[in-house]
Amino acid sequence: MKTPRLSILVSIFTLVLALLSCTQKPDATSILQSNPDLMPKAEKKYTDLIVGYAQLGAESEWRVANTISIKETAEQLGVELRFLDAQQKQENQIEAVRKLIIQKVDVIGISPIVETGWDEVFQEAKDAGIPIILVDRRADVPEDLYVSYLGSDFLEEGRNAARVMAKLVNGQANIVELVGTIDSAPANDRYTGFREILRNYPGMHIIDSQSGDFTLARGKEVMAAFLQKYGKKITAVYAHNDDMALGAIQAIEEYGLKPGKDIKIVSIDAARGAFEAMIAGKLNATVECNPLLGPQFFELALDVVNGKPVPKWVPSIESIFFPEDASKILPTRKY
Ligand code: GYE
Repeated sequence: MKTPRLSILVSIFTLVLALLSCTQKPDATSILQSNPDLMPKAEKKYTDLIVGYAQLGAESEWRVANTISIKETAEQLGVELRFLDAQQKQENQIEAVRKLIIQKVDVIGISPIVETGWDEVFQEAKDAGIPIILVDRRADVPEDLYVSYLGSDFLEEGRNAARVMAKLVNGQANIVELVGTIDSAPANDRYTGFREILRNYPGMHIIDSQSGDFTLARGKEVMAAFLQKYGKKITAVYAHNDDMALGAIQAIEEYGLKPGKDIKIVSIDAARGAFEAMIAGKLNATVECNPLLGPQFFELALDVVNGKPVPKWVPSIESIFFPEDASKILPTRKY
């Protein structure tokens, strides 16, 4: 008799358990398993990222160093990088962004060649859910069309160039200006920042200002034309980048004057070529603009993809260099 009773008890127990499991509410894990969209996403790592980069071209020593920094950092971190070079044309750069949208990259980095004309393509990226990070150059677009700007304070660079120039020339000069790419953020701000400070120096005059498009060749051509027009009246050159200053140095020498002595020269970037020119006594100062933005860019990209809050502007830290320190510093320069 004992055995059947035990078996009845066991059956009742099993039945109760079965009933219980039917009425039990589903737990969180089973809900999430049946709805993968609700599963908390695992944080992405660098090796999970596909990053698009729309570079503007290769016009200067600065730009070459900038590109190397982006490519090398991607390789070191194991990020899959889709790098496109617009070869100095805005239409190519817009096309590049569109290609990266079609490829469904996780995030797009871009150094906009000029400030304006980006609203439409940035909106397309936004509609596709792909965040835009501006690297090196700003774009004149509503703030919701990009997540962050990583780069320099170009206005301050322009102000610093003027402060340095004022000291060099004791507040008295006839300056010619070699402007960067027309409508680019660095050209616009370096132009404005320089003039802001010059207002305090009535003896300093900008007698002419033309674009040399940030290249050595154009800088040389424009400087040669200035010399033809104004000759020895020119006592100073303000170049928006080192490459144009190096071009101006060649033009001044070909004209028969001594760059750095007869004509004082201040430029921006602090690339190796500028240090060599300072050591040779042909350039009087260079204001630093840091192109090595790779590490900060990918850090930002990862944070953005993981939905972390990022600052709207991540400024780079920069300095000013003079001939007296040039030989000591040159070996430490990475660009
Ligand atoms: O100064 C110049 C380059 O956008 C900061 O572009 C950059 C500028 C840099 O061509 O050399």
